[in-house]
Amino acid sequence: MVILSNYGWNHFHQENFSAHTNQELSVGRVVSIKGFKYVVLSEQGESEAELSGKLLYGAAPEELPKVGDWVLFKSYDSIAYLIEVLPRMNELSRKTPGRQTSKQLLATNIDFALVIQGLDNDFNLMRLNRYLVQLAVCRITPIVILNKADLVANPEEYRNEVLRLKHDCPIYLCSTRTGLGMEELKNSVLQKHFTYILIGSSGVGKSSLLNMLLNNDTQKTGNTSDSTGKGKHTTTSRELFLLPNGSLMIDTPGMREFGLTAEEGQESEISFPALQEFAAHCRYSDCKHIDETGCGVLEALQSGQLEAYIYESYLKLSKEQRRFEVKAEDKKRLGKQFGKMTKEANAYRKKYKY
Ligand SMILES: Nc1nc2c(ncn2[C@@H]2O[C@H](COP(=O)(O)OP(=O)(O)O)[C@@H](O)[C@H]2O)c(=O)[nH]1
Ligand SMILES: [Mg+2]
Ligand SMILES: [Zn+2]
Repeated sequence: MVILSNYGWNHFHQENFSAHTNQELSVGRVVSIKGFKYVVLSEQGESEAELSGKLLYGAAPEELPKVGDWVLFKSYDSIAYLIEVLPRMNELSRKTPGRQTSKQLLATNIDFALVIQGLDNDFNLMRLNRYLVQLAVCRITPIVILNKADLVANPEEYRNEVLRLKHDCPIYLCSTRTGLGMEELKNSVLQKHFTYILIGSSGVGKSSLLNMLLNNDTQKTGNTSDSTGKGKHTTTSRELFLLPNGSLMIDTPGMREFGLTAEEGQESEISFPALQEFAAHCRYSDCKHIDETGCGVLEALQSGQLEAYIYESYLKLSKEQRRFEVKAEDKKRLGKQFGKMTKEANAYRKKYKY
C-alpha cells in the first residue's frame, strides 16, 4: 500500500478531502501527464487515468489536473477516471507563450522551487530575477542552485551577483559533474514529504541533477511494486519522482519563455525586495516608482544606493506584469458584458418560450 503522506499528502489536503461526503471515490496524486493520458499514484499503486466527462467538458483549462494535483477518481476496468481536482495549495504558472492574457499552469502543490542556472553561458541575473519575481507572484519559496560550478574559476562571485537581487533565498553552488554540493542537497536541503520543482532553461543540468538525486535508480521510484491489481502499472516516463531521501521532485522540460503574470491586488514590492526599503519612503502608497514626486526609489537611484541595473530590471519586469494585468482586466470586462448579453438573451427566450 502506498502511504499518501509519502507523496506529499498533508493537513491542507486532508481537510479539503474530509469536506467531501462521497466516500465512493479514491484519492491520488497526478505524477505524469502525456497529452490526455494521466498517471495517478494512490493507495492502489500507479494507475493509468483519463478525464471524466465532468472535467473534460465542464472545466476551464486551469481547472484541469496538473502534475502535482491531488484528484478524486473512480476506477473501471483498470482505468482511473478523474472526477475532481482537490483545492490546490498553490500553482506555479507562467504567461502562456504567444498569448497576452492567459496564464498556463505548470504544476501545483509545490513547497519549494529549485531555480537552476548553469555557470556557463547560461548565467543571467535578469533571467534569474524573472524566475524569482514570478515565484513570488505564485507564492512559492525559491532555492537558487548555481550548477556547473566546475566550469568557472571563482563560483563565489556568482553567489554575490545573486545577492544583489536581495531575494531572501538560499543559494547553493553545485556541480553534477564533480558532485559538489550534492550531499548537502540530499542530506540537509531537500526534506522528506516536501514537493520541489526544478525550473531553469534547457541545458542547465536539471535532469543530471535529478539523476544524481535518484542515485540513477529511477526504476525503484518509477513503479510501486505492491499494487493491489486495481491500478495498472505503466512505463510512462514520470514527471514527479520520489527521491530516496523521501522528498518529491517535479522535473520540467526546459522553458524557453517564462513570461510573468500578475495577481490582482498584489503589491509589486512582494516581487521586488531590492526596492522594498526605498519604497517605504515614497510619498504615495501606490507609487509605481517611475516619475512620481517624492519617490524613495528614484531618490535611492539618484544617490547611488539603488543600482541602476536592479532598477532597470524592475522597470522591465513590472511593466510586463502590468501589461498582463491590464489585458486580463479587459478580458474580464468583455467576459462580463458577454455574460450580461447571454443572461438577457436567456430571459428573453424564457419570456417568449423559445
Ligand atoms: N560541466 C558540467 N556540465 C554539466 C553539469 N551538469 C550537467 N552538465 C551537462 O549539461 C548538459 C545538459 O544537462 P541536462 O541535465 O540534460 O540539462 P536539462 O536540460 O536542464 O535537463 C549535459 O551535457 C550535461 O552533461 C555540471 O555540473 N558541469
Ligand atoms: Mg531535462
Ligand atoms: Zn516610489
